[in-house]
Amino acid sequence: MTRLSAVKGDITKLEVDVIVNAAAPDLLGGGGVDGAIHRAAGPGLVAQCRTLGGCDTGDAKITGGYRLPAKAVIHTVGPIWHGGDHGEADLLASCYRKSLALAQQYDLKTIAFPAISCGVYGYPIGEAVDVAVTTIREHLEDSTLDEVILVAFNDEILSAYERGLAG
Ligand code: AR6
Repeated sequence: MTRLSAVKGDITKLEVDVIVNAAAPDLLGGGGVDGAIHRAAGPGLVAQCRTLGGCDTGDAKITGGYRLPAKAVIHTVGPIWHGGDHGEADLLASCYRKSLALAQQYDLKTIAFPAISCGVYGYPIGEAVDVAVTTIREHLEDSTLDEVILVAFNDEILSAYERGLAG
C-alpha cells in the first residue's frame, strides 16, 4: 500500500529516493525549485542535464542526485498556464504520470513532488492540486512505490494539498 501525504518544507532537504524538479525545457536550471535543486546538487547535475537533449512539456527525464540527499532527480516540464483551455490539465497530469512511471522503472520507492507549474508558470494552486491528487491516486492503484510526498513550500500550498487529499 503506497502512502500519499503532504508536508511543508524544502524539497532539496528530503531523504527520499527521488525528488521531482519543475524544470525548464532546456533542463539547464532556472529559478524557483529548479534553481534550488541545482544549487544543492552541485555542478554535476547540470553537466548530466546537458547530455539529455532537453525535455518536452509533459515529459520527464531522470538523472543522478549528486550532492542531494535524494539518490535521483526526475526533471519534468510543466505547462505554462494560459487560462486553462490550452491543454494545461492534460499536460500537468502527464508530468505526474511520467514521473511516477520513471520512478517505478528505476525501482525507486519514495518520491517527492513540488507543486509543478505553480510558481513561475502560473498554474492556479487549487486546480493543480486536483490534477496532482487525481493522477497520483490513479497511478497508485497499481504501484510498487512505498511513499509519495507532496511538498508545499508555503502554508497556502500546504492547505491546498490538505484540502485535495481530504476530498
Ligand atoms: N522546495 C519545494 N518547493 C519549492 C522550492 C523548494 N526548495 N522552491 C520553490 N518551490 P517554480 P514552475 C515551489 O516556479 O512554476 C524555473 O525557473 C514554489 O513555491 O519553481 O513549474 C524553471 O527553470 C512553487 O509552488 O516552477 C522553469 O523555467 C513550485 O515550487 C520554471 O521556473 C513550483 O514553482 C518552471 O516554473
